[in-house]
Amino acid sequence: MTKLLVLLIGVIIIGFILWWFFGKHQVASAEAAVTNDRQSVDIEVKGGYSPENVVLKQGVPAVLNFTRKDASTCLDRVVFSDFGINQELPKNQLETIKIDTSKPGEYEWACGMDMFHGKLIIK
Ligand SMILES: [Cu+2]
Repeated sequence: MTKLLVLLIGVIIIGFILWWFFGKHQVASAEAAVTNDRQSVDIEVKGGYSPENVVLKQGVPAVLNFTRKDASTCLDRVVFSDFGINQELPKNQLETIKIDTSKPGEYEWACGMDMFHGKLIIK
């Protein structure tokens, strides 16, 4: 009986480990709403980016509104290397970043140290 219990617990732990490494983890995603031929997405910076995936419509002028609520200096800059953007994010201050949506594709953004990441999808 004890053996069976140990076996059962072992199977549960293995299952958990498999789920942890191979399971699909939900990533917060947001699609910009287009109003008056403009689109914008608010992004909160706190232990990472929320949402982490942003979908923009191609050809519509876009802005991303970043607000850093995290005290960590790690997140005090946001870098869009594909667009040549390296923007400072003062704490608790809204920083608006214009994004060129003329070319569709997937573009990564990151903190100044390339530790936290987000993804921009233009389609
Ligand atoms: Cu960093």
